Amino acid sequence: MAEVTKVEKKASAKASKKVADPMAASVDKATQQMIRRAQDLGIETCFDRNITIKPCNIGNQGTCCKNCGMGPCRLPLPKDYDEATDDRKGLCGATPNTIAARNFVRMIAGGAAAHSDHGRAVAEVFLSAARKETDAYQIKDTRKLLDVAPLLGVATTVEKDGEVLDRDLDEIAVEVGEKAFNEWGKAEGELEYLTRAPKPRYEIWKKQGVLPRNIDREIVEIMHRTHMGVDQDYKNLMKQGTRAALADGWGGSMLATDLQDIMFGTPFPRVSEANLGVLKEDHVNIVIHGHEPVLSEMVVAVAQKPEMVEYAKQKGAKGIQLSGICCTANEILERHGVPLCGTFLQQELSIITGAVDAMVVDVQCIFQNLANVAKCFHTKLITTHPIAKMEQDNVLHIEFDEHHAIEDAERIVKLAIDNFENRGTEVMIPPQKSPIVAGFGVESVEYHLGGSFRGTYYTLNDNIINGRIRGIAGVVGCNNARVKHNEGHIAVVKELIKNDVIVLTTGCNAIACAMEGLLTPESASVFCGPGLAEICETVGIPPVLHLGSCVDNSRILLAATEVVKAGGLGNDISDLPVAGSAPEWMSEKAISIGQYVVASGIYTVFGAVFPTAGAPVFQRYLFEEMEKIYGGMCDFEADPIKHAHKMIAHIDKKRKALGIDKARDRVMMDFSDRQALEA
Ligand code: CUV
Ligand code: SF4
Repeated sequence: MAEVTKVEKKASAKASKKVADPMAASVDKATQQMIRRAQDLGIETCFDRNITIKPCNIGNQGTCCKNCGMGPCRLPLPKDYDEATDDRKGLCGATPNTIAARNFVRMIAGGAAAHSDHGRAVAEVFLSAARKETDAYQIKDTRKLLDVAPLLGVATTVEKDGEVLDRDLDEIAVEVGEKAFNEWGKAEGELEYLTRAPKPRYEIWKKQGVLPRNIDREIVEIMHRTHMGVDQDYKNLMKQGTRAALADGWGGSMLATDLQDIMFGTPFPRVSEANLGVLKEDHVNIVIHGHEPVLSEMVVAVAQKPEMVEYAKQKGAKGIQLSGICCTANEILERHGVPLCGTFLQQELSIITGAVDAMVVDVQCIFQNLANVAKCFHTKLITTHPIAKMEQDNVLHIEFDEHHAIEDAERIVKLAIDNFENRGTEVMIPPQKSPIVAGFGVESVEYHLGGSFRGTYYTLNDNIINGRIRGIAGVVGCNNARVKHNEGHIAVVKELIKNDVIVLTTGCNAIACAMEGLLTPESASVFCGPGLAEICETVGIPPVLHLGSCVDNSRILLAATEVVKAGGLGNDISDLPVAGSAPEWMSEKAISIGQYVVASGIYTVFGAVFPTAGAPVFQRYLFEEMEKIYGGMCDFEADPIKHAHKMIAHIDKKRKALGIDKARDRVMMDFSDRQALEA
């Protein structure tokens, strides 16, 4: 009782100071504890700022235009909105549809640029590794190199005197690097990877005129077309939005994934842990945050060196504990089993533990407020990328370069070790951490769910056809401080697996699922419907498969393509009982992902907010008419249970169209018979 009063007192004190209610801010205990600790220490976090700064009600409807100096022109949806009489316009005459569409495709441009520029940076390092200009990076996975080469039009054999010989691997690698790099700016043709999609899908893109020519061009063209006074037809604007999004999903992101796999190894399932509890009080804690694994791979390699561990011991630590936040975390988890420290919204909180000796960041999703939080502790905050610096003067910038990658990583790790002794006495690491199995991919799904000798997705398809697995969902994307941390992520995924839908996850959804314990084979019997539980138990996999980072959403596209190829479920991705979801999205990257997934034929539901509410006609184009063109469309549903059921309804619609709806009824009937017998 006394405890309750204390908490209540604290809560009322906090209300007067306008800070977040930790219980309302997150479903996660470790997160709640750290929010409370931050407030006790008088350190502000994003959760408090969610209370003090409110989003602009016109901007979040998508109908504020500031594309020229005569604006901003603000066109909120009137209370008595009537489509027939709506005559809102900007100074130039731009309609709400034009403004919302311009803003939307600019979000796609931002997202596609972020993913693709990441891919380009990887391609650059790949090329110097292939040319042996760096000793830090090597071509590790030669099998994947040989798989990827023909997809980029690189020959893997040569003919000599009428004999077919294997080509030199180094030669292949250099040519793969050059060909890949060319995808960003080639003068003619179209992206090489587009033909990896099922043939009917490619034909739809061709007919629509949305085959990307090269990656950069489609992004630049968006900036041109959304400039004041250019493209003023929302349908035509979306055409370009789609083209750039495809250049992301089937271009920049897919290249990033492939080249990373070749250089750093194709992921396979491995055991690890997730949540703030992975930090260790008696270890040097280095948290890696951001997106490009080019740097983090080196930090992982260096932190494992015996001389570094020895150095840490000399400084009084028991060892070095690496962990990650956001997608960099997913990258080093899927390849090295490095634990996940937390989601996007836990970045400030990790420092609040007082146990982080260095946080190393590269690009994307990094809060500038990290610098202010780090200032309150001994934590060294280190930026590493020439394109991502911070203005605060307590931030160190150690520029990372592939030509002296090992030395850079050594400097960073040493700095963290040297900082260990500066720790305050006030360390508080929440105990929560969950065991996980992560690191699935197109290859390992085939291995686990493929036919024993066919080596394709045959068994997976078979179980979808016979109804044990109702369908497949890709649930991805960020956290959004405007909604309760992880609530939507976890509720959507649990509802799906309860209804026998197997979930493929990436990004911060994957981290949320990890924290909740959904990434273990054991969770199948607890959370799944009978059909999916049976499959997971037989094969020994979790019902939620962690496929990596956000650029690894390309793995979901390719997995869907493999399902089409294995047969029995239609001829195109849009025929499959498949749906997508981003329950707590916030980044422009999520909008780009959403659009390439939709254009690939997949129905995709967004949670949190959707940035087109001020332009109902344009929104209807995205939510309804898109399906007539691509067989996939966007939707919005904030309530996680309804959100999941919209996906399930779509999956059932596809099952019916394939004529496999009856099979599932039979499985469910068998199950209830069995249950009756057991009872
Ligand atoms: Ni790209 S999913 S916040 S880190 S983009 Fe960052 Fe992944 Fe969203 Fe999470
Ligand atoms: Fe206003 Fe048109 Fe300029 Fe946009 S482009 S700010 S709608 S005048």
